[in-house]
Amino acid sequence: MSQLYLNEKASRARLKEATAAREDRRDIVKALSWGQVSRRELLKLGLFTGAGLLAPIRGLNPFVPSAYGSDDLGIPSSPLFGVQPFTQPMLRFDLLPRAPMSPTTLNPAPTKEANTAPQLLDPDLVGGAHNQYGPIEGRPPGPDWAHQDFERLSPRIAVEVGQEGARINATYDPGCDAAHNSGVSAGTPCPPCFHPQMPVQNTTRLWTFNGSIPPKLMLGRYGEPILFRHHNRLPFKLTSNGGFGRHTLSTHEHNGHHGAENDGFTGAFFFPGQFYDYHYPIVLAGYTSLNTSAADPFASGPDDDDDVINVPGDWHETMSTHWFHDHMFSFTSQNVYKGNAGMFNIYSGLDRGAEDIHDEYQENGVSRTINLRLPSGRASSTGRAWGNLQYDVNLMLADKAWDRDGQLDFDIFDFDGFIGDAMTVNLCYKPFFEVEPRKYRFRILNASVSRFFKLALSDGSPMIQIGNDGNLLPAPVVLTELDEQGIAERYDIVIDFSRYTLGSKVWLVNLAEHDDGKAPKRDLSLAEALSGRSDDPCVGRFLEFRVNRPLSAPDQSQVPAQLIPNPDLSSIPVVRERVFEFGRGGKNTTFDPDTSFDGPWGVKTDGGVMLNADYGRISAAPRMGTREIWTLVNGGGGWDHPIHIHFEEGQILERDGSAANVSPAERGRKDVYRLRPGGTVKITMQFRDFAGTYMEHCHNTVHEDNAMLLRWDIDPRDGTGVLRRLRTPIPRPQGVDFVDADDILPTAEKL
Ligand SMILES: [Cu+2]
Repeated sequence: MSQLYLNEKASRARLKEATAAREDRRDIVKALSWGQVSRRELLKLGLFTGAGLLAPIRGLNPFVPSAYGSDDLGIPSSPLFGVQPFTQPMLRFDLLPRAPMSPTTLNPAPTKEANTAPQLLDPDLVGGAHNQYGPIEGRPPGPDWAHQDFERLSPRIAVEVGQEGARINATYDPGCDAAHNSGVSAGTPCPPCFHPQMPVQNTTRLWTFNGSIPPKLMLGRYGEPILFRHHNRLPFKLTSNGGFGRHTLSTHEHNGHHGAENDGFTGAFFFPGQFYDYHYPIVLAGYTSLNTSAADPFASGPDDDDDVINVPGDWHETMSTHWFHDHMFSFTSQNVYKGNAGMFNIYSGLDRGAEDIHDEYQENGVSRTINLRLPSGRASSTGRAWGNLQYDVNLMLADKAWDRDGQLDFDIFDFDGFIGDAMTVNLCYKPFFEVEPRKYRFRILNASVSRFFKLALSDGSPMIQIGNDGNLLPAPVVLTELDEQGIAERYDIVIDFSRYTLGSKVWLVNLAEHDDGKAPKRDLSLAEALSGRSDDPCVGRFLEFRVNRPLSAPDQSQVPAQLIPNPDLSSIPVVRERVFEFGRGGKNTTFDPDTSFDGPWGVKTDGGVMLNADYGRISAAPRMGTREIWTLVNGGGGWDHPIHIHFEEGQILERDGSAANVSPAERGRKDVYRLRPGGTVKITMQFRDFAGTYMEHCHNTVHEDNAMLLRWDIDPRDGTGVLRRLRTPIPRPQGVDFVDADDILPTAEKL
């Protein structure tokens, strides 16, 4: 077979040709990212075909076999600088500091409506103009973008971060001792590189939270709202981007049950020099209508003393594993790839992060226990009643590529997607992780641009899947191979290393082979993946577990037979069904230069036209407090699309027309739905508690950016029952304007 990335055996002439073609493609990515050309112009120039493929000229299209007759396709592989796999420790995530909120914690103090105090703008931000002023906060101003329920859910913790170019991390806090971080202690300086023997990344190539690696982890708990102040400290100059990435940001806390003003709407982006206050109330869905007196201790967050604090809402909606990432309109793929991704562990009475807290209590003569006691760590040894991380490990998987200087590089082949040839975990190239012979929980995030993973252990032994996306499953599922894991999906698994003898090794293996960004080409058997014969360098072993740390204390964790049952929806009427089809041949019908985008991809709503993204178009408007059924259809052609619906968790009712096709590992609540080639997924979700402007889109972020995204609004709860059309924000450095919707589809009209 042919491969996308050339290997060392390619001829010098072929490599030279491929290198030149890559330089040409780099110029195209750069011109696009600088706003110098549009896709339509590239089409006119003949660089792209109507189908969205790079033209087969001068070796530009890497999928066209070369004149040199080789079977290989054409991208020079990422240089590894002689680095062997499994020669560096996997750095665990870096904890974001949490500051108790007082009137002086944040300066200026957060406000319900956006803070529009003016500041002098850097001329580089406004085409060289001087004496221009704009608001210090980039959040759209006024009541429609005010924090909902801000007084009742006033922030108690402040997390302050800045998006910055790469620099050394001098304040690394893995949240655990060195013994649980492969010997790396807190405070160890971490240079921004994928391996200590690989080049340090330039400030223009890697843009991360606080400008450093490893990626950042936020800890939160139910009942303790967080104010996440995000400063944009990226270069003022649009062109100071190392050739890819956009310096404007919109941060999505995926999949927070938050007001839309905090959801990272793709059109509510903010500029360098500004901040945006995101209010993460961390409430259980249904908190305005169910268990409003907070009487049920299962609906709770951990307190600091081995007990719980009750919260309102439905405990069946408790969430655990989130991540947050950029959602900049038509630049999400580049910005997330460039480092704009972190994780967020949410702790609850049920999922406490303290495996040794036994909290049985009697209720009407029946014994109940709240804490599920999943692997995490011992409150008795750390003094922490929640959020222990010794045996609860975040893994961020992402395939990357770098140029011949070892600098992170984004390539463009076509609009199917981008795949890299270097496998990273927590931004470390193929690392090792030292473990004790006991149970560990791993929160695995697929943070790739277009690549799917399928994971197994190298010895074929079982793993226990306990969570899917943000949610613990109703019951654990024992698997020797996980399901394919689409972009943005999270799989929480437990691996029991007690079956291994001290000194042994076992590897996490990827079985999903890609040769383009469409979908996995095929899933290999474990033996095939381990054989090293795949042409895909991201297949096979990528993380080495070294069972070399003696057990420090008895493992008190468990995986109970029941985790979190799904909410019972049987008495909630379905008020409406909708069908969304995701496919090729998307059309732009609005041509709004700010809010619409051309691309081969689109979404059809209820059998209408396949439409390109326009965040000024409202495609659906569910009514507050209702339940609907949505069918997501793959328009065909061999692509898979992992579809993400913001805001509320859904349950999959059917796959390809049958409930029996829904595997046990996806029978919990979810927020990303892999359609599979030619497939359909029927889900149900509710629309509660918060109003505003939300989205759904493909999370193959190349599809999303090229224009497989739509906006839906929740009919605001103004008490009148009359649908009020929300206006579209148009951010400028000088301030945000609002305009009326470009287009309101008939499917967004009220029933
Ligand atoms: Cu897609």
